[in-house]
Amino acid sequence: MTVHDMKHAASDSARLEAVGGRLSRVDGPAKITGAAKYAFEQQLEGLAHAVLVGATIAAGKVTAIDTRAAETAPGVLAVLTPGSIMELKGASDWFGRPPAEETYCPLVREVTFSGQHVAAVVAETFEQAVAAAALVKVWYDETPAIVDLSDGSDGIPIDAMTKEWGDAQAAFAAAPVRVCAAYNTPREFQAAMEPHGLIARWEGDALTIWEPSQWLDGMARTYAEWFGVPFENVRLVSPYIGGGFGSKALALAHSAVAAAAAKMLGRPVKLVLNRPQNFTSYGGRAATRQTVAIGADREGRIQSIVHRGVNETAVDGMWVEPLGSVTSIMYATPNFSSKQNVVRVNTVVPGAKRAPGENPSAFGIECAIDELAYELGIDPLEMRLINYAEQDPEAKKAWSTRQLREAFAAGAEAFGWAKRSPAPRSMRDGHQLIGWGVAAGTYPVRRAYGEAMVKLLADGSAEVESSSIDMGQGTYTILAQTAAETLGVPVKQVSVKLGDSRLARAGVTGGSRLAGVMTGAVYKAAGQALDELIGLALSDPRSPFHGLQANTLVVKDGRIASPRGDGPEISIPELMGTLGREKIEAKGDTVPASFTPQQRYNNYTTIATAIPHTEGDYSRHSWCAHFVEVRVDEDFGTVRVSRVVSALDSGRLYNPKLAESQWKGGIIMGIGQALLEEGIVDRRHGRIVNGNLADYMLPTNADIPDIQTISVGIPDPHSSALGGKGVGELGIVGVAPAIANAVFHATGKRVRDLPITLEKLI
Ligand code: MCN
Ligand code: MOS
Repeated sequence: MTVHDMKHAASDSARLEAVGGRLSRVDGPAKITGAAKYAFEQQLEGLAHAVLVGATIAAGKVTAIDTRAAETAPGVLAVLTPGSIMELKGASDWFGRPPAEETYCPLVREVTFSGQHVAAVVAETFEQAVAAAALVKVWYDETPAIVDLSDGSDGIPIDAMTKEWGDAQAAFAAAPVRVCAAYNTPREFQAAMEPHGLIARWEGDALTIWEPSQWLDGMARTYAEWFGVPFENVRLVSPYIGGGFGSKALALAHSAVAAAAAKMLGRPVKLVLNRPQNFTSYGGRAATRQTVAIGADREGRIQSIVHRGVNETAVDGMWVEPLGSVTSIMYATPNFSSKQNVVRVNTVVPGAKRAPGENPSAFGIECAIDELAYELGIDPLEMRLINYAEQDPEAKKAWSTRQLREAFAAGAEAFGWAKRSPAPRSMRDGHQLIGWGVAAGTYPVRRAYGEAMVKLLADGSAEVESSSIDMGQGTYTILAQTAAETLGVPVKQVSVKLGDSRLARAGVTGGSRLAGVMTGAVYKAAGQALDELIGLALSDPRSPFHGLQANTLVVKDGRIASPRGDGPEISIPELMGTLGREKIEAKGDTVPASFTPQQRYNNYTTIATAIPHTEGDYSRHSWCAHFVEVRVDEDFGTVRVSRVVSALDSGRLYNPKLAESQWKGGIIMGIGQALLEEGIVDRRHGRIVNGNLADYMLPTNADIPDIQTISVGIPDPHSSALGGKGVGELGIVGVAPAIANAVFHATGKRVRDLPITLEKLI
């Protein structure tokens, strides 16, 4: 290597390691080699094992439980029932609202869904607990269940979801061109590879929980409230997570059972849900129904959108899947009306699954606009441009950034959209009907206040600490890049510690907010640490920079010099040694200085302090356009997605390699949603019959074509400290309608119920 080559190599690696570089995941080697320890892999002395017994009916009462055989089975330590489990206190919800009930029992006498926990067995070994759980006899008084949306009435109106401007009904009635159709999505599940569960250990009144978690601080609050111990007494540990997709943000009934069992027995207890229990112990995406009516003039300009949505929720819990979220912002319309109801059915409370709300919302509006395009004989891409919203039609505010026009252009170009033949059934390859479809997607930029600790150590290495998490999306890596760039040290010198609630506090990892929140906090904390280092270097009489008369210094590749390069140049360890410092640490946060301690606590343990995406002068969202090719077998109706080109605007990317991986993950999930995923409920007893990974269909590699993603984002200073917008949830939004639209183009059949299975096409 020549000196020139070496300089080049150094600047290449600096580019790779800086924010915006395509650095590979820093946690990759630990995961590949098995060194990464997941929650259930902790080896604890005296660990006991708990197994749950689930209700076999969907509605009714438990009239009796016979635990005698289980109690005398080998190795059994305890059989817990509603009558014998310790009493817990009610806990506040994720908004921080106080509980409705003073006490809480995670095992039920009144059953409201199949699989609900009615008893639990704790034994010396997992096998003994499984065997004994099978001996618990439960008698029920079964009552009729509402198994799904088709059983329900119109449901309960959720007035807070109503959005209206102009006179949508009248404008629709008067419009020369009208389309109106109903779109349905089934119950879906997050289906993360790593199951839910936990290990709970009490030491006095201090509780440690090893549990995969998207929200350590929020879950710690719940445990603290259940057991009436101070928040500081609860420690959550979750350094690695095998996927969450929205399902791992809350402490749930099974969590309470394990923690209570550990307390009652005075031993650490491990409880891991088996696969079917992973379909009933926490909520997947609610089934939804929508009608979308669009009225337009003959040039295709939308005059009115009337939207009605319904989602299922639980008998004893509320989940609203906001179906009007994309409908109200994607297109310019002078008249708009969206309303939403929920219908109570006998299910566990539905929950968040990647882009809750936006995902099914886009399925409705992005199919409906396609229908309007065919009605008018206008190209579906052109149709979207005709109705391009130049500002947020609902908030009536400027977009912070909206590179959606650029996304349409870049995606169309790369896909070859111009070569599309407009008529349905007009493109084929032998027996295969070929269809090309397009749809747009969006996700709001959710912002929140964050905190991070950055330490510079005497050996020149740096540590970043946060109780936030990495469930695969890349937090470890982007925070290492942010710290390395800000401090001026190589990435390999930076270690990032996440997933421990003893570290600097963090709010929920949900709504694609963590990257923006945490890069901002680390940037701030690292900046403070650097300022302190430079301040000492200039002011300490022992420092070689003392008396240099410079007002600042630069740190690059772990070496400190004056900006003009005229003074000395030394390494961070040399300087720290000279200064006699062990470390320099800075806890930086973006929390308003006016926050009281209670507000700070709420900031990390509730979502009440999240900053609205339409705060101030701007409306902030990420955007995307998906172009999809499908091949439909004319005889069998089988649909294959053969090509996807997506152009996405997530603002500035902290790490394009990881962002592309996130987008592709979302697109793959969208292909599954469009063609495969569907929770099937047995109408007799309300049981999920395909509650396992063999029968609940998910895409495999063989289902996934080459996916091309194109970044069209530009830095958005209104969305985050470093200019990025959300990535993790954006990719899935709009994929299912793009596929449905492509299937229509291929076959001339409009399938409005997901998934698009072959019987709907023949
Ligand atoms: N990123 C980037 N540039 C940006 C924003 C993000 O390069 N401007 C990249 C970073 O690698 C960052 C990642 O994208 O780590 C995700 O960032 P962000 O969109 O802020 O999302 P969060 O970090 O808040 O992650 C949560 C989000 C959600 S809400 C779900 S659901 C989801 C998702 O991420 N679940 C996932 N992606 C997942 N990926 C994996 N592997 N597993 C899950 O369970
Ligand atoms: Mo994501 S569904 O907001 O965790």
